Amino acid sequence: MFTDHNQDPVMTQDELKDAVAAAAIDEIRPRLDRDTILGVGTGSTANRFIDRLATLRHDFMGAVASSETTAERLREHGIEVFELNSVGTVPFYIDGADEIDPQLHMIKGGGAALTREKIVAACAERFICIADASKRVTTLGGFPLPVEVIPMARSYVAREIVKLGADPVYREGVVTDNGNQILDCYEFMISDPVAMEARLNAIVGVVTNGLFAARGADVLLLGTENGVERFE
Ligand code: ABF
Repeated sequence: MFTDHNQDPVMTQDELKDAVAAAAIDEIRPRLDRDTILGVGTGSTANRFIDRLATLRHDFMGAVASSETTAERLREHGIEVFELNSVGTVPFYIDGADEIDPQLHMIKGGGAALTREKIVAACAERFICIADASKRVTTLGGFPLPVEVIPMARSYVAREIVKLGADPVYREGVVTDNGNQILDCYEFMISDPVAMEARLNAIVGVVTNGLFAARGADVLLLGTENGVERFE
């Protein structure tokens, strides 16, 4: 926290992330029991949630992770990590976002974990998005939309995405947990996220795109200067 010209203290982005991580714990705590397995996301906001979750590790069974990085962090905290195939559904999936709109549609995948994130989200009864205020937008697309592609299809998919009006850029040096590559799509103002998600999925060679619209968030906990605001 820092003070701006003797005005009220201004919360840093990290403090806002901490605040929403704490709010997510409050949101799920009443539903935890010894049989509960949670879905846990990836990124710096999700990491703060994981660190807080550690203090409750004896109150629930374990977690399904949306990335190898998250699985490792969970295990370091003594939280058991389960394979999704052995779990079925999870009551909650808690994760951050790169952008989120008023309908709770999101762009995700800045950390390249979008495919596993989308799979775990699909198996969740409730998706709780935790984000600082900078992530809230009116229209998705200011953040370059990540698209995970089968490596041999990368150039083909990029040409098809150009036809949709975006500017895809190969994220060099990044290999996803699934052995694939990422195209980041710039200049993509997305007026109909549900339709665009389906359209991108229909391109041969696309594994997943970072639009989480068909299955958006159920709850947004947004860290703002006025405290954590809850949207549903
Ligand atoms: C994950 O983490 C991703 O889908 C998204 O790209 C990112 C958000 O990162 P952070 O919480 O670090 O801002 O949720």
